Amino acid sequence: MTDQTLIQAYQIAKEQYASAGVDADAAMRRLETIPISLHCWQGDDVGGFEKVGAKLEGGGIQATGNYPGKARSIAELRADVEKALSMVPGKHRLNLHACYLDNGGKFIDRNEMLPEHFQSWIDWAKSNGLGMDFNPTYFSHPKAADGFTLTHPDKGIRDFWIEHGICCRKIGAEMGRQLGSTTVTNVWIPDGYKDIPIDRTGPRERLTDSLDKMFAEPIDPKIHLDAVEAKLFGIGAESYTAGSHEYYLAYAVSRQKVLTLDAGHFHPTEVISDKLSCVLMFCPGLLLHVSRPVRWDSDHVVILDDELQAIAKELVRSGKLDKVHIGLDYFDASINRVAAWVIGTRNMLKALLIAELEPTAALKAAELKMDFTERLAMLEEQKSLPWAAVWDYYCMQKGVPVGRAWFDEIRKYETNVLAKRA
Ligand code: RNT
Ligand code: ZN
Repeated sequence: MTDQTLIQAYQIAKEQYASAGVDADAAMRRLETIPISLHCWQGDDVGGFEKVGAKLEGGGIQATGNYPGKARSIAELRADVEKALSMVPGKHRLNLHACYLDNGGKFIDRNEMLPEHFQSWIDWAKSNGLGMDFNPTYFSHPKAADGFTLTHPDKGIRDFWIEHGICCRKIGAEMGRQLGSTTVTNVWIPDGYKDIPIDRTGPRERLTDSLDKMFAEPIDPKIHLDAVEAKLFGIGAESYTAGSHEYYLAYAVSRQKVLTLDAGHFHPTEVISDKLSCVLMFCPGLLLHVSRPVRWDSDHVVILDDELQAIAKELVRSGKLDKVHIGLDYFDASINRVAAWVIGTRNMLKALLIAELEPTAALKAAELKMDFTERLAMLEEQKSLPWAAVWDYYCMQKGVPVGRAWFDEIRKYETNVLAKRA
């Protein structure tokens, strides 16, 4: 399609939205202020670059598939992220795990990590105009091999992981300070029992003690925020997870921490879209791990499905986007990994655009006057308005491929770069 056609299509769409009471230009202006935090771990199947203990194990996070071309080094991963971001409109962020440190070839254990081991990432992020988010890595390590970290009955192991958490907060703060953009450091641990435990309280008491020790030192919230992420179960931890939803919701409210909601961490029919308004009311912030569970916490690539749209609408309707941090969390090793990033990130943005194009005030007014007929009628008509013409125009304006054109870029990258990685 020529630029001229795209502009014409947009002009028509704009008129249609105007007659529904929506300013499409304003919707795009709002969309451009919402960053998505791209998860580094899609690029190499959650491998990381520690070289020691690098095998993905513990906690039931599992990348499956054998698609060729996975990033084998920091340089390759950065090149892949740059490629992906060149096909995504807007300014975004990189979400890094601690096991992706740049250790210069010398093994640095988790409790010895320093900001200097991430300086090359910070420099790279700065030169690419990206903010950064961070995560301590509580898996793929000999001291996590039995599936317990911050709740471990052995105080020595707990202390090791507390130290790791403290290191990571300092690293996250340094990222936020140097990049001039708040870094959210998200704590997720795999700890749980395969079979029915006797003591459900003890691990949670130990977790509280560990977290309180980790978070003891205050950090300026302008540069750094702590987040905690719950989970329902993991492979090998089917019967009990210490850091469950109730646990972390209570912890985050009582300690005023950011709560992370991962779309895959609930019962199969339970959705997070209904939880956002509750969390935003009582927590200082909300971090999303947008994912797609298929029958279990499978971390499939995010598609433009009903739940993704429901999440985006909740975020926009809440009017609290300033307290929300949107991150992606999936890892599919069965398809082109760069394409996986592009598909998921573009879908997240499409969902947000659709939400920004909603006449929310009018819908709320109908609801408040109990006119549920009008609410339903308007919502259903809204679905057939031409949001895709607005999206294409937005991509064109931002200088990224329009429609399926990005896929040609992926094919070229696959032939010229990925296929050469033996
Ligand atoms: C695991 C959590 C966690 C991880 C990443 C890699 O179930 O979702 O967020 O996916 O830390
Ligand atoms: Zn997650």
